[in-house]
Amino acid sequence: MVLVTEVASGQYEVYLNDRAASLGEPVNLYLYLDNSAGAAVMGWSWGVCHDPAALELLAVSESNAISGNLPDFYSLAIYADGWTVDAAYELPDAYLQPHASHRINRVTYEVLATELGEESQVCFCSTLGTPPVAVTITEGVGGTTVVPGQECGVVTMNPIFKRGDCNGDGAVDLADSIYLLISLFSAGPPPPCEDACDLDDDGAINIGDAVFGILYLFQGGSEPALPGPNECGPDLPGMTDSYGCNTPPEC
Ligand SMILES: [Ca+2]
Ligand SMILES: [Ca+2]
Ligand SMILES: [Ca+2]
Repeated sequence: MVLVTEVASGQYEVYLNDRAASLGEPVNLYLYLDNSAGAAVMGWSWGVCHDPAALELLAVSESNAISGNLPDFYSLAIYADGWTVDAAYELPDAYLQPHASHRINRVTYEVLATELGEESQVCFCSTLGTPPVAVTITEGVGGTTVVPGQECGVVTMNPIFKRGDCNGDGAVDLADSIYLLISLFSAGPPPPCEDACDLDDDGAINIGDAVFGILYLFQGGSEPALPGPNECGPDLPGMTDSYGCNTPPEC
């Protein structure tokens, strides 16, 4: 797969937003057109490529369905590593007037990557289809076709870990509580994946987490918070704490 980034025309730009997502989760990216420095736009075409090892394409919304201003001509094609669209309006009333963020497509991917903390780019490309669909904007005045500036979107995979594997060796055992105590009180090295050390996921890493681990292992105490001590998974969505997972362990 060849990803192409054309030189910006200056007047038009197409871009995708960035999102973070967890393994196995659907993630929506939005595709925008900025013609705020140009003329009204009557049509467009593009390919959008992704890495099929990292992402699976689930759905592409109809062009400009989000605003309700559906093109009169619309052709979508789906490929293993991307999709293409051709779209155009017939009547000038419908042309996209100059605006910084026309939201044209919603694209849903599922995150497949098994490598951790990975970023995967979703980029405009002119390589899909026979003949390949070029990335172009058609101006409403004069029908001139121009190549817009293009900016990729980035899907950042949330790291996955076993809750309680504080030393990052892949197992949850007494060594993790000892590691945490030494890290907290004896100037030991910082944990490779802080979130794994917050066993109760209360947003604070302290002696309570070391005790939690010991109670779990030896006193029939509660399991560490999801994703739990036995299977790797991401931190719970919606839990906002300052901990990350800089060096995710082997899973
Ligand atoms: Ca461990
Ligand atoms: Ca805690
Ligand atoms: Ca957390």
